[in-house]
Amino acid sequence: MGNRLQRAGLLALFIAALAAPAAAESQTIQVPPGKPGELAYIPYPVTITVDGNTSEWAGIPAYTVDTGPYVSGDTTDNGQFVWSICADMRNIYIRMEMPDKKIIAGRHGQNFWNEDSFEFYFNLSGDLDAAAYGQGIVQANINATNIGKDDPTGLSLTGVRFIEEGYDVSGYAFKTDSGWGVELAMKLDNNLAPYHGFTIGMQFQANGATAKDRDSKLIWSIYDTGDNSWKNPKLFGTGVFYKLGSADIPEPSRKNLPKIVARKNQPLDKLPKVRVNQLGYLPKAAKWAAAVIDAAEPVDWELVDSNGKIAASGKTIPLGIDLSSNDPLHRIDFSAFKKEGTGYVLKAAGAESFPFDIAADLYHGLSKDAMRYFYLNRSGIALDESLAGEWAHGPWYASDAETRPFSGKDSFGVEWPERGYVLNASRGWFDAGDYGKYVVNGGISVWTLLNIYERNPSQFPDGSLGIPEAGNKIPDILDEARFEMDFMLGMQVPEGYDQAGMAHHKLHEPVWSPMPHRPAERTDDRFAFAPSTAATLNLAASAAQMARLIKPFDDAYSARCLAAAERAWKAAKENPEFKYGRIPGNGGGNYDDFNLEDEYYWAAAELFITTGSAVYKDEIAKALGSDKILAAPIGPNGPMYWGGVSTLGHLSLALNGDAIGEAERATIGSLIINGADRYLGQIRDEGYLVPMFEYEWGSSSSVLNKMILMAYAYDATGTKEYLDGFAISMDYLLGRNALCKSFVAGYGKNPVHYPHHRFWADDPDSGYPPPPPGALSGGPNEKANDDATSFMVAKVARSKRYADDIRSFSTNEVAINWNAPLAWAASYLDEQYNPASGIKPAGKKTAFPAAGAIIGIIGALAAILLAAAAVVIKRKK
Ligand code: 9MR
Repeated sequence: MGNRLQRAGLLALFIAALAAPAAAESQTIQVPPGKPGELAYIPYPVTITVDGNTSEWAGIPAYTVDTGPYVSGDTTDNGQFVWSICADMRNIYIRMEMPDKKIIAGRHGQNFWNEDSFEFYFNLSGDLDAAAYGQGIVQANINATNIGKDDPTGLSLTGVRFIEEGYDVSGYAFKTDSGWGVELAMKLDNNLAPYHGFTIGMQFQANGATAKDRDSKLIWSIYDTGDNSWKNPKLFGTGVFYKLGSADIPEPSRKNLPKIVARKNQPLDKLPKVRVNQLGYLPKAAKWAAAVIDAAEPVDWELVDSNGKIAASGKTIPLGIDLSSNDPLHRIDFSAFKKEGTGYVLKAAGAESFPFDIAADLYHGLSKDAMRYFYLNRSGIALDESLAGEWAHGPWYASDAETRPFSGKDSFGVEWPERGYVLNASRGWFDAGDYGKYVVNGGISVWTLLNIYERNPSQFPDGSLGIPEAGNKIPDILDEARFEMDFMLGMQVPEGYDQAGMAHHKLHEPVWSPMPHRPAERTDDRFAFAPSTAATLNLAASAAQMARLIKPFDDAYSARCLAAAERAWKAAKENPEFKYGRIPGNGGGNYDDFNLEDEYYWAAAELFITTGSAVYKDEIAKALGSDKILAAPIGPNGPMYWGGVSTLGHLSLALNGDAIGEAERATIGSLIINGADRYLGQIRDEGYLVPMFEYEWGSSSSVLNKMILMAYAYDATGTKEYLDGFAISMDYLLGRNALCKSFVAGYGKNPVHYPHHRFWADDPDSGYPPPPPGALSGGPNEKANDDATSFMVAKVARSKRYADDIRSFSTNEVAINWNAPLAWAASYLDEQYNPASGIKPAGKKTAFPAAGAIIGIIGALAAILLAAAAVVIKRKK
């Protein structure tokens, strides 16, 4: 069907339409013309209030239909009708009106549909050739008895065939000067989101009763000449979603329809009220659950084993209403129970938890899967089926090996000069749900993996991960980090050119690619955007860190990294003012950072540890006198994130404490302990026992980065509360939370399943696999701002502003800088609690003095937690 469209001709028509004055004042709507009776474009997103007043429809094309199997012959009396269509991200909106001298409403003959009525039909099934009704193919008849009804959800629909659940129709029927009309919204199934080019089947029909019941039938689609759409969806016309403002006109496609699948996640009210870590608990770790129980007094809890026997019991700790979730909460401490087993269930007040295990090796698999995330996001190389399984694919964006720096005008109108070189920016990991690669975010991600190794070199040794380099005698974790390092090195401006030694900020396509989407292996439509000081310092820091760690295995690579790091440092010192990010304004994220004091400090710290040079030592001493650097470990985004990296410097220096002076060691030591104490306090005060009051973009990673700080505090002091705090925080990520959700794909009974990822769209028939186990969702974002979640900001408690929905880039994306601390945390728990892991105790201990450093620990964590009820009430305003 697509071929019968002459693309060039259509484009000409469209340009003519663009030149015409806008019909609407309120909304500027330019929609391609389509083809009468065959094809119509569905503009989106359009704001429509369904209220029976159709004034907002001005400007949206209206199509007149005056043909059909039975016509009345009088255009002013059931002889024609007009219809219009548009959509937002959740609904399709329909308007239909018909001149009618005598509206006939009431039961006629055998059936309601014999009176005046409108009908609409949609085929959203993915199979536009379907010749019979099935899932996702719907029809409705709205009859004139609805005129004047004041409840839009109480429409009386006749002849409905809504096989799919969830296709709610609401709206109004109303009288007009010449007849009557309807304004309707049909809610889309949760699996469906409009995208530019999304193609569906559709049909519109108006029935007029004049002399006899239903003696006129006007039908839009020219394929239905005999009034058979009600039994044969193949007779529908075609609708193609058109994203307003797009310059291209999408061809209708019969291939790219998403399949309607039964969703794998369940609504919150159907999930257990007793919330546990769905992966399970470690025998020797602290064990806390949370339960949604509306009772002021403690209630009994029971831990039941897989034989149905009560294994432990006690009283809950009531908290009142948790401020972040609005849930009435109780806490359950069953830390004293340490017996390994499977299928335990916690019960309280008639509610129960998902079954869970108690076992020492729970985190062994997760630590490997969290690392596998990186292999599965490698760019530019083919992912082999033997290693990647269903996530295998060709060498996507192998053409990054010859990346042109962007030149010409960006979307802000800024002109960028030709730079005269190409970059080998191949390799590197795709950043997140997009296919961009960003030096700034590469920095913290590489640091985090390298830090696992630097803290404990027995983590992820050679041969431990399923990567192509396994067996090359280099620890696998270094191989994986090196894959990103190669990309970062490739982003450095070569000698002899303007800004030599600086690093280009990022590399991506100039417009956002569709979702879902499998990229090409080669493209000439991807650019490196301008060099920035932030990217340059990220390169300096990570390359210096890599240089010292890889040295025993690959001297030449180490030297190459160090040279690049020193060049970058020098270039960043000479070019402190290039604070870019928002270029070209489309196609990728920004990672724009305008405060670089912390990046200078971090780079100086890594360079100093690697080289011992006095220049860097002076920088460190200076930085440790700055309030901003000192405040870093207690920031709202967690102690570190891509735009705040002081703590990366602190932690690297803590691991290499012998290199710095006593005073610096003490400063860094107390920063770490202070931060960790603060996070223990947050666990105490936040109902669901998580070190977090502010739920920022990527909140899961804030929790993990806070855990890393607690681990350093534990390493330094041996104070068990820090280790307890670490394990308790992990429980939040794996299900003990306001959403009863495990934010780690494949782990737990209700794990994230629809992350915002262009490849992991879970439509295997179309070549899109489900998310791989071990991929971490960003998690609740109190400033949720995408089509699936923005409504929540006004309506939903902040720790619940999240949707396991592929559209939700602001709450449900995955990212390298989030999975890296997941690998850190899972491997740390494996090291601490799993004697069979093969991981040796960490060789390097934090070098700052433990004595006197424990500021603010006021007793065992259990006691702190018991005092929580009072604190939670205090926080309530
Ligand atoms: O992680 C980033 C978060 O801190 C920012 O608030 C957000 C908006 O700028 O961007 C996040 O990073 C995204 C990046 O810009 C593009 N790739 C996906 C990243 C994760 O959402």
